[in-house]
Amino acid sequence: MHNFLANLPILRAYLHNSVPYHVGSIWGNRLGLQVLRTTSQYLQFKVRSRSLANDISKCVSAVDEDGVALIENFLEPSQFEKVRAEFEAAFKGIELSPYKNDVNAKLFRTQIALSELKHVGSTISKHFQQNDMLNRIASAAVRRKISRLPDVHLDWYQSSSDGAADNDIENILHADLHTATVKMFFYLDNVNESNGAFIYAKGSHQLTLNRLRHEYEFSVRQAKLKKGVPSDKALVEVRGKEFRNTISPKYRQAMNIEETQICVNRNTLVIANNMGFHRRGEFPSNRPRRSIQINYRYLEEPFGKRLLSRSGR
Ligand SMILES: O=C(O)CCC(=O)C(=O)O
Ligand SMILES: [Fe+2]
Repeated sequence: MHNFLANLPILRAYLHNSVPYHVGSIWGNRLGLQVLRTTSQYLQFKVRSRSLANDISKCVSAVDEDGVALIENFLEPSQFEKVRAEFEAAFKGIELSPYKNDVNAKLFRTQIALSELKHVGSTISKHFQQNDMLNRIASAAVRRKISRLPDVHLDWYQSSSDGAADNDIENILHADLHTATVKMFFYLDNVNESNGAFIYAKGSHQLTLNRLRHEYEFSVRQAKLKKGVPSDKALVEVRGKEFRNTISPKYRQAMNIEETQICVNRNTLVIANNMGFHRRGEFPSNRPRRSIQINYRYLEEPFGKRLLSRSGR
């Protein structure tokens, strides 16, 4: 019976998606839908238990406290070389393409899903997908059981040196979700202000009254943007063909948002709770940023998914 239900097309699409950040109509959100969703996720998060072994407690505490943590010299030098060789083999013969296929792009990117790789990828999978310690860190940070391995992507970002327009929608400060969600970034290059080092507003992953007020105000603007209803244009930023609502200055101030750029050496793993506000840094130079992204977003499941889906268990 469960299998039958889970195979109906609408349910199947539902079950394959993680919970969306925003849903509902303008009116639904005016009535407080997003406040209800955010509060309900928070209460569920608070009552979930978790186990915290000694080897991960320092790192998980840093994620709890700041929303972001680093592990420097993550791999042994020989392991790093193996990962780098595998990464380079995966990109061999592949050209960078304009990010989001933008014709007049400044930023170029090639992204390869680890799952697409046929002959290379086992070392990367071992260290970043099947890494028990990382999976336990993510599990403790969001207080959920790891039900399957995380999605891993190999990314190569690089900007063109000409004066083309900024086409990076991800360099606008945003949160990924209204509840705790973990992404990890492992860098194969040193990253700083010149090549898009990750930017995070420490502490902004906490649910506060001001965050709830922001969620309310932002959700109404999101519903409007989705419907094409005009709203405050000053609060919308454009990148190529894409638009993104920005945090209103009023709530940005109320939430004490301060951006920190996480400049780190290669072989560092950055762990972030992307309920907190973050963005990709700019690329004023043409230095590449090669990274491996580990995404645990799938852990935040829509309501009822666990009951209906076999693989969700
Ligand atoms: O690539 C980055 O530094 C962060 C991009 C981002 O916003 C994300 O992955 O959620
Ligand atoms: Fe993001």
